[in-house]
Amino acid sequence: MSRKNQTLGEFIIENQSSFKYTSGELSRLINSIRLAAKVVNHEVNKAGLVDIIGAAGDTNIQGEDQQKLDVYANNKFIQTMTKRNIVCGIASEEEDDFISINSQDENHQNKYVVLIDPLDGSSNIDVNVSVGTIFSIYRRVTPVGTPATIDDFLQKGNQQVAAGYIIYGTSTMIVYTTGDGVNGFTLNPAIGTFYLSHPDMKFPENGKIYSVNEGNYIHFPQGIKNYIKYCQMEEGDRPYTSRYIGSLVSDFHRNMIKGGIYMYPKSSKNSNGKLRLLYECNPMAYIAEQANGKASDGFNRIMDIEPTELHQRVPFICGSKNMVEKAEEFMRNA
Ligand code: AHM
Ligand code: MG
Repeated sequence: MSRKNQTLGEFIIENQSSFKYTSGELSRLINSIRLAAKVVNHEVNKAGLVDIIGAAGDTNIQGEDQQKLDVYANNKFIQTMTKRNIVCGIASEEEDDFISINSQDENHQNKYVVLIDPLDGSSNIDVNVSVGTIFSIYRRVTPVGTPATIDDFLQKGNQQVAAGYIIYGTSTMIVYTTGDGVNGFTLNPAIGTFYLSHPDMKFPENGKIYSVNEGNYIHFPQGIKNYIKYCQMEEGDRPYTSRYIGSLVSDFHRNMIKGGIYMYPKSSKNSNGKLRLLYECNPMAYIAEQANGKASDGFNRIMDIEPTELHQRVPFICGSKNMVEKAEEFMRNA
């Protein structure tokens, strides 16, 4: 039973029993993500003080090297999950290869792997625009007690047991699903506690916002070009409004609340688009579907794509169901 003002900690405990594998391991894992989120949030909020406390590459007053925020976030999430010994493997957009945890320890019984984009949209940091963390959780497919392998990470999105994002915006939020709807928690920075502020989030079926980097228009496939023209046409509830932050988590979050579509199509420059299937598209697709939205590569459901490599890219169209289906129709007919 969720209720507004419940803390994230309370929510995790109360909902633990509704999760089909109730060992408490997943709850502990989400708790550790919550903890790392607070630490990263604290650092992200100091980004504007760079002239005062030093830029990346400088040494700070304690003699510590200042890290780039995406490197910092990457280290924090990995450290938090590794030290608590609650996952058997982590893959990060910032790392070339996956990390197998405790592979020397034959007694380790951890069942989950995490895939993470520690600080997505990090080019927005310098201009004080919202960024986010995206995470995706799977049960391992290899036997418990053995080192995690690539097979544990290359699973279809439809095998996810949880996914979520943290948005470091005008307020900081964690939004996540364990397959039973989507809930959003807002951080009260004064006391460092996340409260349930957005229970049972849903995409409106229709929306009036389209989000795409139109600077790339000339390189887009004909179906996307036609859909963009459709969005701009004076007819019915159109033209739609164009909103593109260039920070996936923020564009997605706004579209989920207001109704809209986000597109990062393939182009003549990037044959698979830009976004990563495992760190960005699958988790956002899972959240979208759990919130009555839809996610597609233009033709197929994102979560049904068979991954072949960790850093695989894929075209991504995601948001309000009817809008995504309309875009797919334009793709089919182009
Ligand atoms: P990143 O993982 O390097 O930060 O790239 C992902 C980001 C998304 O958040 C955003 O939607 C997109 O890249 C913006 O790309 P572009 O500047 O090409 O429009
Ligand atoms: Mg990213």
